[in-house]
Amino acid sequence: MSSFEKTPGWLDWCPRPSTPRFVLPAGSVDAHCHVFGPGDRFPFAPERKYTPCDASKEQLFALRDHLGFDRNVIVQATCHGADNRALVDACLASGGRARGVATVRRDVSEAALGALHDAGVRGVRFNFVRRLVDVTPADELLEVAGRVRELGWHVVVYFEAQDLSELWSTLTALPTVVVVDHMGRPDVGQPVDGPAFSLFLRLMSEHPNVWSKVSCPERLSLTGPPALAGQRDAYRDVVPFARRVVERFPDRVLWGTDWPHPNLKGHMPDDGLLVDFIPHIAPTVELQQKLLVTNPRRLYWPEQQNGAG
Ligand code: 0GY
Repeated sequence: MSSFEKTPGWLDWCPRPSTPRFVLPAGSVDAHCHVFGPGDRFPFAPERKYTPCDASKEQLFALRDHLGFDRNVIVQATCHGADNRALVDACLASGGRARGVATVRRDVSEAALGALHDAGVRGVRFNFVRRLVDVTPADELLEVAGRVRELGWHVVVYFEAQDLSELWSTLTALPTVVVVDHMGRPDVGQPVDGPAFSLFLRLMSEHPNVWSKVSCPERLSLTGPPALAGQRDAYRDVVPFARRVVERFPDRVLWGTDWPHPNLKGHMPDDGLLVDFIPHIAPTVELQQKLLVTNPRRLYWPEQQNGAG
């Protein structure tokens, strides 16, 4: 336990996840997960909006092995601000089995970007969720995106559905691949064919550089049963949304656990049961292979594309 005091009501990650019934294809990538601290070694950032429990690289790698993943993409969480040391430490310790998505500010040096690249970072994350970060001006984001493009990196964006129209011009000006976290957080109480989700689908159909993570049903679900107590048919209300994205854009989707699940309020899912959500949204072997293996490897390990390992 670190000496940081967790945000009141914080839910810790599930200590003993079950073994999924769905057997992941060989080489699967958990393309959205985080490390938190440990706080005593990698202190949380002063500007953070929440203080989590610790979630170390060793614990992440144990989960990877337990669930049957081969690799991780570790995404910088806002509680670490632009201090990427915990992320870099985890990537370096992974033996090439983890890539990173970092947070950088406009004043980042070329040398610092180069060091991140050498550690395995392949993207930057722009977070637009107001409860998590203070606003960064669009011109700073575009400047950073232009610089990381030179390294072959992409941009991961996190926003909520109600902000999409306002962000449209910034998102569509980004000169890289753009990966949207959690389908842009749709309101799954609205129809899948309704105006809000149609706008998100339009973003993807009009902009072939836009990808989506079809992750986080546990954050989006309003009524579906949770992945708890043996519930293998969880988060049913999210299925039509995620399945629509997977079936329309099979070559531009990624999936991740979101372990250790920051800021969940109602319940903490059993990660084993969360994996059992995958075949509901990617119902064929071909779609599963693209979602879990081909797509994340193309984006994060492109040098291994031609059978080089
Ligand atoms: C997520 C979701 C959340 C938090 C963060 O960086 C973060 O702090 O991403 C959230 O609270 O919705 O994707 O992990």
